[in-house]
This record gives sequence, C-alpha cells and structure tokens, in this order.
Amino acid sequence: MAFELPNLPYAHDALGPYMSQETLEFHHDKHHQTYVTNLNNLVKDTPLASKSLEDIVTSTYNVADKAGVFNNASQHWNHMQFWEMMKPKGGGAIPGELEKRIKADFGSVDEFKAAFVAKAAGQFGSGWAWLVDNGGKLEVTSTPNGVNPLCFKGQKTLLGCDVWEHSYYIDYRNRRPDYVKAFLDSMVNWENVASRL
Ligand code: MN3
Repeated sequence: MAFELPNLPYAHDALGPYMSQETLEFHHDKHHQTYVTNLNNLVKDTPLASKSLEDIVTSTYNVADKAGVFNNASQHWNHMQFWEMMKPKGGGAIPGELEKRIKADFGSVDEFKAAFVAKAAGQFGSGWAWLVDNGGKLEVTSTPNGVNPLCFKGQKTLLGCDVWEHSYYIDYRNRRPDYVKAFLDSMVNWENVASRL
C-alpha cells in the first residue's frame, strides 16, 4: 500500500502570524508531498514496500545504497509528527506531568526553551531540533537532514522542530532563532507533546 500525504490537522492559515499560509502551502503541499511521492517511487516493487514507515527508517539508516529511501522515509515521518505537534493558538501552559519532567531535567521551562533554541540555532545547515526522552531523561538534540530519534536506540520523540530553511525563510528570512522561539511560545501543541511521554 502506498504512503499518503496526511491532511494538515488545521487550516493552512491557522498558524498565522507565526507560520504563514504561504509557508504551509509550500511546506506541506509541496515539500512534504515530494517526500511521499519519492518514497513511493523508491520502494515500489521492492521488499521495503510492505514494511511500516518506522521499519523503513530504522532499517535504511546509514545504509549507503539506501540513502535515498532513508531521506524520503525519515522526512515523511518527521513531517507527520511536526504537523501534529503544532496547533492554532499553541504554546502556553505545559501539562503538569511534562512540565515536572522538564523542570527536573533542565531546571526550568525557560532553561529548557533556551537549550532548545540554542540546539536549533547551532544545527549547521538543514536538520531538526528535538526534545527526546532518552532512557528516562529528557534531552534536547539536533540532527542533520532527515535523521530523527528513531535512528537512536532508547530515544523517544517528544517534540521536533524543522529547521530546514523551507520551514522559516518566507516568514523569518535568516532569523532561525526567532522562528524557533515563536514555535515554542505560540505554535507547539503541548498536549500532543505530553501524550508522547
Ligand atoms: Mn520540512
């Protein structure tokens, strides 16, 4: 069965002014669609066609002749999480249990946010910033290109922020840190993040 592009869980203009309709039209309708189309073409008539998306990602990571499949599969998975991790009028209060874990491992919510923004800003070139549960401890990480926490044993994905330029250049130009701050303060669906604990 072919992979499909899921609809956005909100209207294309619902994340404004923090993420514009134009950004979501390009990012979801074109960039994400391209990953899905490429993935379907690459796995067609191969043993990978019957595997789950997660299995394709983990079994092709760092496999030299599977780089194309990995890149498109991981980016399909990353973007499906990313759309769900945002909501209109997002940001705001963090559900209690998650907030407790954040305070325990980072000191405070503000310190967590500063660490997340620093990781996202420090990722050279295209990639993602993540909040993961790494064997019981919350950590912020960053990864290049399509690499995600599925690639690392023991890491559970709680939050991911796309820091490819296509995610912020229309709205923020080169100001990646401003985009990531707006993501945390005004776009994140913290209920979705907490449900991943
Ligand atoms: Mn993207």
